[in-house]
Amino acid sequence: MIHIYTSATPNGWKATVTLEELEIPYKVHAIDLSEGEQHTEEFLKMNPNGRIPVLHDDETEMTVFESGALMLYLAKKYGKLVPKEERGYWQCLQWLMFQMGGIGPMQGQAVVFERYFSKDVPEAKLRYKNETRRLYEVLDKRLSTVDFLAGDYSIADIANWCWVKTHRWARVSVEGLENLQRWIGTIAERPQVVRGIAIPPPAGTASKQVRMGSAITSK
Ligand SMILES: N[C@@H](CCC(=O)N[C@@H](CS)C(=O)NCC(=O)O)C(=O)O
Repeated sequence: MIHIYTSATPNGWKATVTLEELEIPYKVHAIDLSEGEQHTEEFLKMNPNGRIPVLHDDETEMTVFESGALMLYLAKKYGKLVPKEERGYWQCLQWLMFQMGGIGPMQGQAVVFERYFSKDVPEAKLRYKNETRRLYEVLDKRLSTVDFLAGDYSIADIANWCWVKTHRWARVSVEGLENLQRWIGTIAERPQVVRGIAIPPPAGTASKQVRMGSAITSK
């Protein structure tokens, strides 16, 4: 059985959308970040960085953290969502890393300074929002020549999409980025994606027992 420790956030959805796309059985362990469940001794044994998502595979006895690595683990294990030929494979990795090292950190900081930081720091807001928008423009340009980032739909699309789709929360516009908008809409319509972003329900909506407890069985 694959176990996924996650929350209703962009990095968490990357894991659950991938699992839904693969159509495999898995168990969800919902981690309540506002309650600090990512800092418990038990959780830190799985991910010393204290962040979701984390995967544990009973079959291989492997635990994997960092959402990009986790997606790649699943794609490799099940032989789907990552191109098999060399060029496509590296394009997929390239756009996955683009999200991991670019969109994720920049948009994440944009959200922090827009919504959570105790002080108003206009320069920081501007810096992270402009950088996020610039990265969106890079995606838009790529998507003017291809339907999906690595040619066929892959984990690279899932990773970037889970962040870009929350652009309003970061107050970053996608205006004028028609290719990006088309891609956002196409992926949003996939039933697997619709299911994946509904897991787990946002913290506070599930009963404490379910959130802390051993699992919600999704499939
Ligand atoms: N690079 C990590 C980032 C993971 C991450 O930042 N997760 C956030 C949720 S999206 C988290 O666990 N936050 C909890 C905290 O900041 O304490 C990954 O891609 O897995």
